[in-house]
Amino acid sequence: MSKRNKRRREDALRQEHRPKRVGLALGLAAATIVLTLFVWALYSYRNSKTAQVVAGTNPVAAISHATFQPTVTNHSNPPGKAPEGMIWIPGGEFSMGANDPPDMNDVGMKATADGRPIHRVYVDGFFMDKTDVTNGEFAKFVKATGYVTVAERKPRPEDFPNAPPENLVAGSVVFSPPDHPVSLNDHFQWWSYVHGANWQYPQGPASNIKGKDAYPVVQVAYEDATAYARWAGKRLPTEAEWEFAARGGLTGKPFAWGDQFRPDGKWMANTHQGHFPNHDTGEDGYVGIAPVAQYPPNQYGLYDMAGNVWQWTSDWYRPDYYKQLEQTGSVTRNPQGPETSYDPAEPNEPKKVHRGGSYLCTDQYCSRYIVGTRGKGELSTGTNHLGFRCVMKD
Ligand SMILES: [Ca+2]
Ligand SMILES: [Cu+2]
Repeated sequence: MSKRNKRRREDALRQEHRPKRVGLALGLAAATIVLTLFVWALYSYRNSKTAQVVAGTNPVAAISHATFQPTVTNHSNPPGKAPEGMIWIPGGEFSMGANDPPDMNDVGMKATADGRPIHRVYVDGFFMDKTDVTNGEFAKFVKATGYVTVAERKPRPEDFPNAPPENLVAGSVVFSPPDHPVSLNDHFQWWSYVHGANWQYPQGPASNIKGKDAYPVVQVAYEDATAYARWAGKRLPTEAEWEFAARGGLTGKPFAWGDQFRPDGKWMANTHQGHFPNHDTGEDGYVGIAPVAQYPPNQYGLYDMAGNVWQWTSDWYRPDYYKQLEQTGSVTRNPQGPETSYDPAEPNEPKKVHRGGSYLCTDQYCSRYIVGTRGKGELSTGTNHLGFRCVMKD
């Protein structure tokens, strides 16, 4: 990080009591927020290794070895006909979270420690969008309401009194890969704050979404996603609803479709092949983002519950939330997430849980297309690999 960028970030962090629009005034700081996702995965993996070593010698530090118990699906009928584009998810009791798959290598293919311990959860049934919300759908919302997304709004000087005026430019965070291999410990090498990037120009002013109605909408902040949901008479899923749905009635599988990443050699999700971050070969059919529903659905008929774009959920993020639930010793019914957000890596950034992983997920770095794993993101920060889908009760 250059001295100048470091100063910008410090300026930004001084604004913690203010409405968050961190991404805008500071560019790279926003990238930090997003990328902590990845860095956190690596650190938490290392921490979990340490914890395991300690657990062997000190019973006080023992960690939970809870395993997956069978999913028990509700048999109640849907309350009515599914709204267009939605599917009834029956709800039921299941084991939530992720273990490190035993057959995978040490670097990127491990679940993250915040996905443990496995714990028992019950969710009521609900309708869920079959696909992520698309550009076409989001455009209808914008046309009907005149809604302006966070990334399109010019940051207000009163929200960022210490930011130089030239930094108060609307924009968002964009994956901007280098053209050569780089060390994976500096995410600034592949994320940039781009002026003019927003849902209509996902990679900045030189890009657009013409002819891309069927692609998932991206560059949406949390409030953009909830505004859309409200307009549609829906809401965002809780993290537990999202995971129950993603598992498709299966028990404790590493992937939304089962045990193998590529059953019979078939690509099941849009992820990253080649060399991360500089070379995406698109072996799975897509370099970068894909239209929705290009890969087989899971057993509930949901598309892209792994890969393509991350999805916002309504839960606040805490790495220890699963531990709290497990310690109750009972099945948690319809968990709504912790009361407040806490990410030790950035304690002052309010973050919601992201799920599903994206077209940038790779076994070389971040493997959160594994179904029980978790991501997180600061509320006002959209990126070009983050979207959402909605749910509805009746
Ligand atoms: Ca791909
Ligand atoms: Cu990933």
